[in-house]
Amino acid sequence: MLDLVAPVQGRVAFYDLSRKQESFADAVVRGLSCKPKRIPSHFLYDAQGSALFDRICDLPEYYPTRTEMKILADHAAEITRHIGPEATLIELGSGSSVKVRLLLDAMTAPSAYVPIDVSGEHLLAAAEALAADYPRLAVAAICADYSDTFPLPETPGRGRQVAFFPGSTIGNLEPADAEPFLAGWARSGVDMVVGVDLVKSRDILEPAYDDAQGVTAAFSLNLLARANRELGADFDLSAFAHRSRWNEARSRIEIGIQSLKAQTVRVAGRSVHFAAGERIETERSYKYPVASFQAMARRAGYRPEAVWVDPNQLFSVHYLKAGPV
Ligand code: AVI
Repeated sequence: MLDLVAPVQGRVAFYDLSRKQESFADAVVRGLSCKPKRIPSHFLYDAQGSALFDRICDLPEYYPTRTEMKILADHAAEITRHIGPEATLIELGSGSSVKVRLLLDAMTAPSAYVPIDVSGEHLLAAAEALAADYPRLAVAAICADYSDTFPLPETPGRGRQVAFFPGSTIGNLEPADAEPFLAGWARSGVDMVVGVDLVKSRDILEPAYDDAQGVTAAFSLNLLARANRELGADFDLSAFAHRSRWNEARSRIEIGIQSLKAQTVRVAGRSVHFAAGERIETERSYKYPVASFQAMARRAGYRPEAVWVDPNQLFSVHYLKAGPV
């Protein structure tokens, strides 16, 4: 269990575990000396990045958010029957805590909500807004990378503990990491409601990750802007471009930042050389057919109890049951 001396801000107990993560400076210095260059995707979500991601979710090309919301809204009664009364919802990568309201509104006497996110300010603001709207709910926010291992705070209520992992964020994990990640939650006896993007045609997938308004490009390039802000780097953002492509063989969208010319950049007191056309890999977004995701969940120790898919077969929401059959 987490130390309960965490500061309580208003109605929200706030646990800051962010110091335990690799710092942005260390990740950038290490990642830019790798071949290929690579920066872990969770560093995209500083305050600016989180705000840009919220805008991505509203883009016409980015179908996952509205499709998943519709699935959650249409099937809330059924999903929350699986969750049961007096449950604690633990949201992994909670962002603005918008989707969870669809479940909370349909749940019977939800006891507690535990949002987990890397972006501390955004997390606290979202948790406080939610606590104000749900006065009977205990809210304990954890600033951490949801894929790290840490104890959960003690929460009231006699119902199940259920992890809510929407948005197909599980697709941002390598499959080799996604399975042990699921296994960790299954072993803790925590059920899971997880949103998983489905495999579909390139014509739908590629625009979703390279929209006409350039919001996704701004989201990617914010990583370099963040390095300028926080690490005193001198990236010229006009000399780099957002790139994304669907890799059908690997069932993933590959996102990166490409150097438009040969150039040397100062980052955290070091010189980093970029060849013309060289990329920094920033994100991968895996897509899973229903059957292969369920097979992975079974290998991880979960029992896939139900799955809901929209009529256009764009997106899936799974209920995974932990514990013995
Ligand atoms: C957060 N995650 C599920 C998004 C995705 O679709 O992989 C991140 C994203 N990156 C660019 N657009 C969306």
